[in-house]
Amino acid sequence: MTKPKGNADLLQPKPRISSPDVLAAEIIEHLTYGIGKDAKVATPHDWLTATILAIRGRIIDKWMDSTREAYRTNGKRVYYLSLEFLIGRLMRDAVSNLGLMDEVRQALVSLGVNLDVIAELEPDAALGNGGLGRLAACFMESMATVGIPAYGYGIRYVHGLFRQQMADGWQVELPETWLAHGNPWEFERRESSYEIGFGGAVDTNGGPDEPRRYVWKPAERVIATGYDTPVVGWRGARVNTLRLWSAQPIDPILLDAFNAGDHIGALRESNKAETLTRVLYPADATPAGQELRLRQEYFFCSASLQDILRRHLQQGNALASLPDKVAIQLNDTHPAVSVVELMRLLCDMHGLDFDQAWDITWRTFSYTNHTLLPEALESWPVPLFERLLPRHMQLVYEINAKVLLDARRSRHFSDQEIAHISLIEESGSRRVRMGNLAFMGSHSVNGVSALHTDLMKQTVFADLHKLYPDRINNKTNGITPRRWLMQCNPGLTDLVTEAIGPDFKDDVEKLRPLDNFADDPAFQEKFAAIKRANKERLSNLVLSRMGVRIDPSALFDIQIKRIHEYKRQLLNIIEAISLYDQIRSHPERDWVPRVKLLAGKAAPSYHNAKLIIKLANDVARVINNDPSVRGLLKVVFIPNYNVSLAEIMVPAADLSEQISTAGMEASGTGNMKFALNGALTIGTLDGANVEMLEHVGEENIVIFGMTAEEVAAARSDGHNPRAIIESSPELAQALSAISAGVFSPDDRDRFSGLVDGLFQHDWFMVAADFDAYAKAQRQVDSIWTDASSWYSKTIRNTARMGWFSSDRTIRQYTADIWRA
Ligand code: B1H
Repeated sequence: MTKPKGNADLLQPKPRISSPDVLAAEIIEHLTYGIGKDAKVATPHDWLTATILAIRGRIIDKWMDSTREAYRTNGKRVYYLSLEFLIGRLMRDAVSNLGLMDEVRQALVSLGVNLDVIAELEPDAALGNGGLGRLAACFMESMATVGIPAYGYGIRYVHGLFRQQMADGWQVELPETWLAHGNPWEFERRESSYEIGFGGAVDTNGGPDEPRRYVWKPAERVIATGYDTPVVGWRGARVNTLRLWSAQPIDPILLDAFNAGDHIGALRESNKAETLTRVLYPADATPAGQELRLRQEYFFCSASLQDILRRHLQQGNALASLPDKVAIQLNDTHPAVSVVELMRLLCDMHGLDFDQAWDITWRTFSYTNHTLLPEALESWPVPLFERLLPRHMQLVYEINAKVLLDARRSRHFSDQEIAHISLIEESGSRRVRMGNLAFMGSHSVNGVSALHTDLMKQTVFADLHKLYPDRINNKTNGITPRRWLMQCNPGLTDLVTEAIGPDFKDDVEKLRPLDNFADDPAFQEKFAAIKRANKERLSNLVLSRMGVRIDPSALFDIQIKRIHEYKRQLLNIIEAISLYDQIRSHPERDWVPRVKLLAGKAAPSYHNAKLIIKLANDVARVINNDPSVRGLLKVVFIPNYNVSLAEIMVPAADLSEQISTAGMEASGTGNMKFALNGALTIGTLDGANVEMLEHVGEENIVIFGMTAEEVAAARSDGHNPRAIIESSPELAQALSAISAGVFSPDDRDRFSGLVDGLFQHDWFMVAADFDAYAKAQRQVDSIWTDASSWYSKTIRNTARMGWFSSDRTIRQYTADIWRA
């Protein structure tokens, strides 16, 4: 494009002033001229949109600065490829990071609008399932904060994660419609559009004396169009881009068909294209074995790689310098087909030979593994992969041949080890293993906690680790302290600032001096008052949303996360039943009043997870309505868990439940959010809990249960859950109450599947860990009874959790993996 030769002064926007007056005037401008509404008739949504547009203006200046600077310095850029970005609401985040909270609030007051009221109307962007997607969102914010020129690439799903409703205690899934009122944060980038192909065949060109060229002739094509959302770092230091791809048809309508009267058929292709990015898979840890899922993965990878290569070449860089200028991080295997797509682009579109292309490829990519669950390791049936991506299938075979030859030549590998390394699973039906592909195609493969990384080396990737012993490394997860402390818990943030000054806001590891206040009675009292206020806010939410009254002076015991058997919500619920029994049998004892709060979504096809939700609701109904409990125990399952609900529940927790079967939770990140906000953790030696123990100190966390090694041994030696249950009177009694239909009088057998599973195999060690868990809960009660001891521990948690900031994680990725 030629540069416009206008008046240079006019071509530069005037930097914006952010006083309340100017902001208020601008909000009115947007309302009137942007939205076309008179202030007198504007709806709260109109006010929200106008406010976001005014804030957005302040972001754009910095955004352009950041982009210009990246072009000017031509330094290395980081690309984070993820099928999920669980970003939640953005307004408070943006305003707070820009340091404009007071100004925006005042501006709105002068217009007669309450910031908190309109903030509640912003949809919670749930383009992710759980921890993996939320991690991507925390990383985006930290990369902008730490000053890394980074792009997030993903899919602009029209419908994010389903909305969860309860019907008679059962989960029902309803469509989520975050775009219903438009999305003022995003910019459509028509100029960043790419063609994506599927199916068809591969032609081979080139005569006997010329190199062979492969030409993929796809049978179908769609267009990927980018939508950009700015991501603001702390103090507006840097603004990065989250680019989400939306699928569009090449021909919006087949006019011939339409004119011939086939009105539906005329739109068939168009519908098919748009279907590609319509919904997020709600799978979480079980890959949807669906063609559409593979299409989604390839669609966003191809668009992202074309975009990355275009930018690289446009800057005048050579292809050979790609690994020096570009780092691409694969968020799990979901974008692993990128490895093959880059090979295709380099070989077929840019004429590199295979070996050159492979050298560039593996030096550019790095891969993060987030789970060892066998059912979550993605693989695609060879016939499906071949039909949808015929050229990629050829390249997969070629990559595999190269790696397996290396392994063979080294003579250190048995046939069985070679079979494990292969990209093609040969047992049963043949499948392409995406984990192995991501591993081979990357120079770095990382786990997300120390324990998980060790287990990766010992289990799923043992043979690949032997072949490439320097590749696996650990990067323990983190959370952004902006959203998960400063925004969600302003009371605590102010209290901490009053005690130790504001330095922790720029470096959360500087919370450490708060340790000195842990035993100070006056500080403990203030800390307790903040917690109390947060608990009152949650109690009001529970009352207004569910009509259930809970007492803010009780111990708030919270478990919020996806519902999964390995996360053991069942263990928590059985313990509630057992406590219920004991409160009734021993009314004379000094029971600590407790509210057990749970929330989380189950994958729609995950039968046992949905049954666990129903059990929680059935148990809650019985316990909450039994007068003999005298309010000493309440159980509440709050529907439709999402980021916004977490922002209210996390600061209100006294006790954080992190009770997964050891060896199964790769890291967890909710565990970090609670501890940072001054909750005590009850947890197993699993995932990042192990490192939390090291940081907060063993006297400030309650650890129980089997270790990962003990779990593995019990599974391989065969343990006897029936004997365990029979030797634990409390567990036996709780299970027989469930089996007898105490909680399901309308259907006594409702939970027999769950209970039988415990007797027969107890794969998740619920029975095996029950006594240890119950004992740990009584230890929690006894700490609670001594308020000063309780607060000294919880204050130390806040003081010592700074290391779990995602800023630290991102710095480690930058230093060790990206070298940006
Ligand atoms: C995590 C997933 C996941 N690990 C498949 N794996 C999915 C797998 O829709 N799918 O097909 C979706 C998600 N999610 C989580 O990642 C781990 O369980 C947590 O322990 C970890 O903290 C988080 C972030 O690393």
